[in-house]
Amino acid sequence: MPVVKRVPSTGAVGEIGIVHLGLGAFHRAHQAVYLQRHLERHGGSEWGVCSANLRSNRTLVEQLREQDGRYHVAEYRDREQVTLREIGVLRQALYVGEGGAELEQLLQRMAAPQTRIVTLTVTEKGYCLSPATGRLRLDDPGVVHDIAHPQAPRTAPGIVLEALRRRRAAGVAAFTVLCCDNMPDNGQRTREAVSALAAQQDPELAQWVLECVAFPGSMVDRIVPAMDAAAFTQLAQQLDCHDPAAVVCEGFSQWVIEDHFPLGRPDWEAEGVQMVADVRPFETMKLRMLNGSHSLLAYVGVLAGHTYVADAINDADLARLISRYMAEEAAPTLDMPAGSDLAGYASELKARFANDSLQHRLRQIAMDGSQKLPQRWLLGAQQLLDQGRPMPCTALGIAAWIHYCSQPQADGTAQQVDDPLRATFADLAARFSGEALVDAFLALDQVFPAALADRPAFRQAVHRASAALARDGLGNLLPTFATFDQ
Ligand code: CS2
Repeated sequence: MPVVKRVPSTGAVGEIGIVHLGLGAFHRAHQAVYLQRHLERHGGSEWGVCSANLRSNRTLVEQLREQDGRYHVAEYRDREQVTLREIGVLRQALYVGEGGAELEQLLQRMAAPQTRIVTLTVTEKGYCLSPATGRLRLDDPGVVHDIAHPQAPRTAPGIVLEALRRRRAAGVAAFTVLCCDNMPDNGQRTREAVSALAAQQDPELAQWVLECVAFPGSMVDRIVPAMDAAAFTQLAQQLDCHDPAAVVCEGFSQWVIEDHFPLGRPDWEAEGVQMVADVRPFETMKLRMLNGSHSLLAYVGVLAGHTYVADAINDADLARLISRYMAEEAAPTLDMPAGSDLAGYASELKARFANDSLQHRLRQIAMDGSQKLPQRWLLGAQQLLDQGRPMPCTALGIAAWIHYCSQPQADGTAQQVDDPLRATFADLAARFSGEALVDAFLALDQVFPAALADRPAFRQAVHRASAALARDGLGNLLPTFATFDQ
């Protein structure tokens, strides 16, 4: 049984200064914990949070309301040491669904002068951008809806924009918009989503968004598996915690934020947040080293028959593949501030992946690959090719992803692919096979930028990996990555 340190919530939370969109497990175990520690340090806080779920998990919102916004976060450093924190900063929880009264409540809350920051964790697809180019997808049904009905928005960019429009009309200064999703240059991408949507509705509003709204970038990091029955049982048995809104996560947590908050912010640095002028090197490092390895483990690991991240990284062949990917295909593409230790970072990541107190499903990471691959693998692959370097691990990852998205599981049952392009994948799988199927995937321009998809060295590498996977099978292919020893 682990040693449990229990930290109750103390201190009074004042007005709501932050509105958050995306009340998922990650928000509850990351941003909310930093704000909770801020609250406890000061014995009170003017940074209460209103958090809204836009379309998923109404039950959680109702549960949190019953609990007056209080819930627990179990931070597992390892099997032996756990901190169980009570979180008390969540003052309001909303479920927006398809419009209705709570959308209006949310918009009013966002438009209120007390709201100084709006944060988002709505996942990559929530921004309605093309993953390959970062431009707003005007053919996205949510975007089409929001252009036609700006005052009853459905998408996250549409909700942010409508709240900003109300503030501008009322002469209230714009809140700061802080994106906390795993996208490259995530502040700029969010700015593109909101301003490009505004340009479709009202060019003057678009100009105002570009001139008057701050969209700082951020790098967020904490491994927070989705809660499932096994995780709730673990909490009950090990920690005597019976909270249906609880979250389990690792002990590690990192947040790097571009320091640009015109209406003020909590003194986050006291809680260990790195406030910097340029967040991009940190974000790129994390996306390619951590998330890139995660996706590689997910697609190759599922094919190898694993269920959880910790099992996959304990498979010696997979561990070697990940070491090689980080050292030879991710690190060489990074331009880090002096003194950064990428080899140390890589070892730390492998240790975090091996934390077997977390039941982190590979399939959770495999979700939404079409939205994740560009920033995790493809931007780096372009740089590798520019440097004349090979990319065998990335190519194997892409081959495994294509396999995962188009082929049945080993036992013949259908693969449960969870991705906005799922129907497209199924269509391609029905029409093509072998080399033609790989070509059809590489032609998906939402995922593969033309500049990469047209490069012969890239195409060859992916074709070679797919052919080897089909011919030799993963079991024979993986040991060939053993030449790298670290
Ligand atoms: C994971 C991330 O699900 C995924 O795609 O790679 O959620 C990852 O666990 C976090 O970014 C860690 O900070």
